[in-house]
Amino acid sequence: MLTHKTDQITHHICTRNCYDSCAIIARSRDGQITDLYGDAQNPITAGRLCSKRQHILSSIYDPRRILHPMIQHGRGSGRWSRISWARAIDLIAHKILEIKASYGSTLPLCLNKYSGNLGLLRRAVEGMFNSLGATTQTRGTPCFSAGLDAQYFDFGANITSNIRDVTQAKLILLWGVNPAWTAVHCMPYFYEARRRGATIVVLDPVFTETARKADYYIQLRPGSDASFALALLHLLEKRNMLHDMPAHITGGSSFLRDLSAFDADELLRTAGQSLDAVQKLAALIEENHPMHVWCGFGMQRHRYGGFAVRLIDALSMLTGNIGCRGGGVNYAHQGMLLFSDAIMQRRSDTRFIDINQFADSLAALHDPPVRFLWIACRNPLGQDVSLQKLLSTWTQLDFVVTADKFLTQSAALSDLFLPVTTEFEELDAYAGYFHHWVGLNTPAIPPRGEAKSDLEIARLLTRRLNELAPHTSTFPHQKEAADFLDETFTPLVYERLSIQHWRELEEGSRAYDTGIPWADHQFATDDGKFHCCSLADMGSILFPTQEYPFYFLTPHAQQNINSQHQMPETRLPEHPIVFLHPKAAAAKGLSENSAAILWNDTGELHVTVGLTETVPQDTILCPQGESRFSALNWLNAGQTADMGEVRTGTPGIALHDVLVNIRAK
Ligand SMILES: Nc1nc2c(c(=O)[nH]1)N[C@H]1C(S)=C(S)[C@@H](COP(=O)(O)OP(=O)(O)OC[C@H]3O[C@@H](n4cnc5c(=O)[nH]c(N)nc54)[C@H](O)[C@@H]3O)O[C@H]1N2
Ligand SMILES: Nc1nc2c(c(=O)[nH]1)N[C@H]1C(S)=C(S)[C@@H](COP(=O)(O)OP(=O)(O)OC[C@H]3O[C@@H](n4cnc5c(=O)[nH]c(N)nc54)[C@H](O)[C@@H]3O)O[C@H]1N2
Ligand code: SF4
Ligand SMILES: [Mo]
Repeated sequence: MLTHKTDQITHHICTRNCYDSCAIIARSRDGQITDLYGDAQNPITAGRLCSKRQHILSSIYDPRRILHPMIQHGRGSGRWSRISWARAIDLIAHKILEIKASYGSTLPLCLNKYSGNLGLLRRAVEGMFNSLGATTQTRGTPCFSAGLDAQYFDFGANITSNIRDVTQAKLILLWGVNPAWTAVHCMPYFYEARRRGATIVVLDPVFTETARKADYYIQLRPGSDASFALALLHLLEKRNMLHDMPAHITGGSSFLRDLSAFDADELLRTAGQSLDAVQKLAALIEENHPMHVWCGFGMQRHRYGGFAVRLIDALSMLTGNIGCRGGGVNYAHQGMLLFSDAIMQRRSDTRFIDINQFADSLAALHDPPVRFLWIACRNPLGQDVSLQKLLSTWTQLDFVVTADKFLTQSAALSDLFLPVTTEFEELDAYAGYFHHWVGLNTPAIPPRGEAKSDLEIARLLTRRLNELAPHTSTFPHQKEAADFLDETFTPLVYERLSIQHWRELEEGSRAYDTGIPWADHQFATDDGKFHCCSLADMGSILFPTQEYPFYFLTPHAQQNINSQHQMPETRLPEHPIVFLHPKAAAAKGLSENSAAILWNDTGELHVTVGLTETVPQDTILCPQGESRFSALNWLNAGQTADMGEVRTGTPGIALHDVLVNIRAK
């Protein structure tokens, strides 16, 4: 690549909520970023960024990006005017002090923050809130709670193997994950495994882009993973392929005993599978060792998703595929826990509410109610469930502040807008949740316009609050980003990364080694053994009743990260396009481009029909985030998943467990 002598090169890490956490290099000239590309030194990024690269670059300079604070005259009126930072911060500070005085408490102040940017210093927002006293804050995650608990119960910790080791696998099951879209940098490792003789199987209700690239595809009915896994285990047991190892497994013998009591035909019927499919997979497992499974977040966004993950763990353990190179069940790790979270100023009296049940939680809080809402790295009015309820609670709030880059649905219904910097305009660090690379963001360019990082906003507000009412906030506002990084990087992190100082990451990202998870079969559970789940009382799990004829699946889209990276509005369709199987559409009198209404007890959605043979006849598909205005979650009442509380404080959300019907408009 040609480099001009005045070009400046800086190293970055993509802080979006994405499996790949790419190492990015920015090229800038005269204070302007001219190019972004993947760092070739990082073996996972391997010199390439995903198809969102252009969006990442253009969103820095997107004319829709807001570069100065704004106030709205009448929430939702669209009558915004520009104000200075001093005025914006002053308004917020007065509002906080006024609420604190009238309630004698800081609990009416609420923070809703999640993963628009997962940078470690973004946690200054929690720190600033906690420094005020006991406040209300969301906790939990829509991403992966149920599966995290599932693996924690089985193994005692959340660990992933090095993705490089997958090239040693002979059989790869991609189970409810669509890496060809959501983790594109992992795909080359699967191709390499195949070159070395591995067989790749995808299990998904949708014939996804990943399925297209696989050797075998098994079309599961949504939510039927547990039934299918049990049918498979049942068959493997009959073939003497399951091995209890009492020295390393707790609950193995009762698991095997209870397993034999199931009716395999009934399990297969629920999963919508023929005996052939399960026999084929059983034979592949028998003939190919090691087997690597990647359980995706998609498959556990169901009411019994955690349980399904536990069955897959048991499948791998009982077939001898745990603890060997190329084997294992990858899901997600909690490497972030290696870092200090001192910046968050954690306290024991925070009033936590479930991020996945935000609308219900807000409505239920009375003593005292929430009056003030701060939104950062989050677009609840675009991405949350129970949107009707959220909108009605929202209107009762006194004051809403949104810190964002764009005027999202949530920002549009706020009183104040605070413009934030991108990861190319500030100092921060990040460690992802799937692979083991850690990276730094150093400013490639100065903040654009008047944008400020969430950390700078926390510092500014703290200073103003303390000017108005001394000792209101204990947030260490005198510290700079670099000081916070000094305390965030612990001696343990330095040791694992083999570096002396985080500044060494200015030269590029670094990885820590995890070895082969559970190679010694010493697990992190209380008795040191793998725990097989109990198979008692499974009726409702395996054979659920269905009130509406279609599952409405809204998995993650290729060109967006959730509600980020939107197409220009002029190119957005008027209504979301939902995809049905042609036979299902015909049975409803619908054809391609029909205007239709999707409905259930929770709501109605105007849609346009698309036809596809990639989905089962009882499934309607609409990748989420494709259209900023589609509000797919209008139909989602917020069914919780079966697990998640232990690792993330609240249960997971069964986002894909939405049942609907459809009619012509
Ligand atoms: N391009 C892109 N990448 C992303 C994101 C994005 O929005 N866009 N978002 C990021 C975030 S926040 C997350 S959480 C991850 C999520 O990434 P993934 O873990 O890949 O999750 P999803 O895309 O929601 O769903 C994956 C697959 O699960 C399937 N699925 C749904 N229900 C079931 C079921 O009952 N059983 C089985 N076996 N499969 C089922 C869906 O059809 C889908 O193909 O991706 C991250 N990466
Ligand atoms: N139907 C359906 N709904 C879903 C899902 C699904 O699969 N189907 N997936 C769920 C999942 S897994 C997730 S993770 C959520 C994601 O939903 P959200 O948590 O809302 O995440 P994003 O849409 O990625 O980003 C939210 C906002 O953060 C802003 N942002 C980016 N960087 C910064 C920053 O540095 N500071 C601040 N203050 N703001 C910033 C972005 O501009 C964006 O507007 O959606 C959930 N909703
Ligand atoms: S969105 Fe994901 S794949 Fe794309 S650059 Fe960022 S981390 Fe990499
Ligand atoms: Mo997510």
